[in-house]
Amino acid sequence: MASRNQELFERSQRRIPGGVNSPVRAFKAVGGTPVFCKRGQGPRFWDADDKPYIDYVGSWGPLILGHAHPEVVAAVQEAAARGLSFGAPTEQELEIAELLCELVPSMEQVRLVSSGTEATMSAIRLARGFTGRSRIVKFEGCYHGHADSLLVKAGSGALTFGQPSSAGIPPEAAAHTLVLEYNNAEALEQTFAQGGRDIAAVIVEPVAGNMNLILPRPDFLKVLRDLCSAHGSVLIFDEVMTGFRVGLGGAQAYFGITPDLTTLGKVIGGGMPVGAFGGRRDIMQCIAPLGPVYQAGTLSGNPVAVAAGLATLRLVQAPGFYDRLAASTRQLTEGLAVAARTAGTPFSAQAIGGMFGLYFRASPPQSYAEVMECDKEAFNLFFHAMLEEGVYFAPSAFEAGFVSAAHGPDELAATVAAANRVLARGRR
Ligand code: KE4
Repeated sequence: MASRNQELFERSQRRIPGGVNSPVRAFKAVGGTPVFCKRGQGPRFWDADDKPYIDYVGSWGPLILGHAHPEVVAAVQEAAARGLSFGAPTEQELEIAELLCELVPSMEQVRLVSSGTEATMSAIRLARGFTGRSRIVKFEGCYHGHADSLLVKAGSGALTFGQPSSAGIPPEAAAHTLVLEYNNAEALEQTFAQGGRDIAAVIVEPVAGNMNLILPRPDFLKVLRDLCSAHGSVLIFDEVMTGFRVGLGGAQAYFGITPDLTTLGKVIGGGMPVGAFGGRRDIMQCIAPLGPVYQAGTLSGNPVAVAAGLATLRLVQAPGFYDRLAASTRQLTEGLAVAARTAGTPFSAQAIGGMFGLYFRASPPQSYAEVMECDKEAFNLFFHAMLEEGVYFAPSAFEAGFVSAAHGPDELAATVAAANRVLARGRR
C-alpha cells in the first residue's frame, strides 16, 4: 500500500515544481520519496505516516533548540496575537538589532531581511556601492543563496570569470564574479596581485557547510582578511549557517577574524523567516534611506518572526549552551566513526560547534576536489538504511548536518546503535 508520503508527493508534484518548495527537499540526490513532516517535538519529527525520526537537519540549521521549543512557540503566539505585521518600525526589531550587534561585535549596524539569500544579495550590492567596484570573489562549493551574481561556477581557466551555474542568468550577470578554490590561499594572493584594486568584495563561508562540512585551513581566513584590507575590498563572512551555530559569536569569534560585513539567517529566526546583514558603520551608512544603495522588504523585521528569533537568541546565551552542544555533536561523530571502523567501512566525520560532516572517505576532505572523492553511493545507501531505522540525515552527501540542544544522550546512543546495525550489515 502506498504510504501517505508517496500519496502526498504524487499530489504535490502536480501543483508544485518537483513537489517541493526548495530543490534539496526532493531527495533527488539520494533517490526515493521525500518524507512529509507532520509535526515536530524536540529532536524528532513525525512523518505523514506518523513514523518518528531523530532529526539531524533541523530545517537546515535554524532549529538549534529542536522542534517546537515551548518558549519559542509561546513568544510567536504572543506576538501574533498583537498583530502579524505592520510595515512600520516596532520595538522588537530594534531589540534584536541591538542584541545581534552586542553578540557579533563586528556588526556596528544591522539591517533585517527575510532570508539568507536576501542578506547576501544585499551585502554584495552594498559592497559594490561602497567601493564603486563591480568584481566579486566567491569560492567553488560555497553556497550563498540564489542571487544571480552568486549562482556562478568556476570559469574555464583558474582565474577567469565565472559562468552561470543556473539557466536564466545572463552571462554578464556572472561575468563580474571570480570563483576560486576554497582553502587555496595561494590562488587568493595571485588574484589580488593581478587585480585587487578592482575587487569590491570577497564573500566566503568561514566554515563551508554547503559542500558537506569543510573547515578553513589555519591561514586561509587570515590571508583573506589581510588581502581585503590591503586592497580596500570588503570581506563578507556569510554566516547564515555558522552564525550562532558554531558558537555564540559565530565563526568570526571562533577563528578570531573580523569581517567587514556579516550575513546571518537560520538560527536568528529560530525557524521563522529572518535574515540579516550588518557590519562596519561606514559601510552600512550607504544603505537607503541614508545612502545610495537601495534595499527594501515588505516583511523585513516581521514582529512574529523576530519574536521567534529573540526567544531563540535569549536561550542560546545560557551558560555552557555551546559547550554542551559541541559535546553532543562530537559524541555523535565519534560514535559513528567507531561504528564504521568496526564494520571496516572507509568513513570519517568531523564536528564544529553544533554542525558536523559525515564522509564515506578515509579522512575528512579539505577542498571541493576532495569532497568529490567521497563515495556518494555509499552515503546514499547509508542514508536510506538510517531512514528506515528512524534517523533523518540531510538527503545529500554534500550537505552538513546539525545537532540541537534537544538531542540528548538517548537520541545520540540510538543513532549510533542504528549505525552499528546498518554498517555491520554491510548495507551501509
Ligand atoms: P536562504 O535564502 O535559503 O534562507 O539562505 C541561503 C543561504 C545563504 N548562505 C548560506 C551559507 C547558506 O547555507 C544558505 C542556505 N543553506 C541551504 C542549506 N544547504 C538551505 C537549504 C535549502 O536550500 O533548502
